[in-house]
Amino acid sequence: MKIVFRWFGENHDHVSLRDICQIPAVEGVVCTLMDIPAGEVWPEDAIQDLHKKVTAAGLNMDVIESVNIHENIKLGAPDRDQKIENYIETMKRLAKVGVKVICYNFMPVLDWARSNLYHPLPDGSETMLFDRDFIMNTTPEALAARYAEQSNGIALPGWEPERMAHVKETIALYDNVSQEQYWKNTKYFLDAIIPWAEKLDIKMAIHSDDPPWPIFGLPRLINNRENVQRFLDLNPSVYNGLTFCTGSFGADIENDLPAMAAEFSSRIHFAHVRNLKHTENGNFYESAHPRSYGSLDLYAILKALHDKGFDGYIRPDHGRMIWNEKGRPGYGLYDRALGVAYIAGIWEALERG
Ligand code: DNO
Repeated sequence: MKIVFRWFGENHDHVSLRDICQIPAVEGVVCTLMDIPAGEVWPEDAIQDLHKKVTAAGLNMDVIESVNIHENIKLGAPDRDQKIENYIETMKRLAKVGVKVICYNFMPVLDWARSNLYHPLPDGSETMLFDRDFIMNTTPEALAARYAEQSNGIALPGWEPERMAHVKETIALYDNVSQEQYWKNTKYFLDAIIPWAEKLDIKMAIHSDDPPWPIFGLPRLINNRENVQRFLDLNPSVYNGLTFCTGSFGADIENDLPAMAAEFSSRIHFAHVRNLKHTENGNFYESAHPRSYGSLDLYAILKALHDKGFDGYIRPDHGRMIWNEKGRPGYGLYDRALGVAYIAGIWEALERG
């Protein structure tokens, strides 16, 4: 198992590579090019430049999160082959600098959703909250406006203002895409890219849907055991794999995470590990890692991976804002560093028996 840490890049992150390389047990950063819109080929020089900076800091850049999928691929639009070609070209360029895993998602239109980005907890920390009634009764535009207001001008991946400007029209395009058609569009994409992933030795790791149930009437794919199995069967190559995100699968209390981690371990190439606390009405907030603070048993999940010989990548996922830190919701330095210490400590104990 290798621990990595998400980094949004010099102009997009208040956390520096120097901060990250001081966290014990972290071997690499999980990067992206924030400025490149979905569907465009990533410029070679920008990739090389990023790789140079990361390796100069003594870290690896084995994992990329995300190369985003253009909406027309998800919709199965007439120009999807062109967009897929661009995607493959980006994969080729990433392979040149030794990238081993690409995390991506296939959620229609939106990435993750929360109702509050900085919800205060009684200990004075701030965290992200999911208020089910609120999300189920709001509109994407209202939610985007709420994020813009709460996030102090920080562009949130998946909720970029350019994307939100057309969100209503984009969602309407899905009126004609049934859940079954969505599975077909997914398979079409996989069958085009997975042979390239094999050639380039890049493991593709789809992120689970967050939240793991439909919102705004949009299709859902990666939300429970049965659908994960269906997804993996669409293309049986080991290069067609998962990002096992405990926070998104764990939002549904029906999901048995240690069992899923064990069952799918050979196809899990990357894991996002964090805890959350279920409260009333299907609501939850993102909690501190240890068992007594959240509803998920991270020890049991890590043990399930460990016992199957997991040798992929793990990153701490969202953390709370603590010690007066101000930054990207979920992506402060301190609580995520505590997450690394927690994960690394559990793993060391598992290794030593
Ligand atoms: C949220 C993240 C997601 C993830 C994408 C992968 O914090 O885990 O935004 O990066 O879904 O494409």
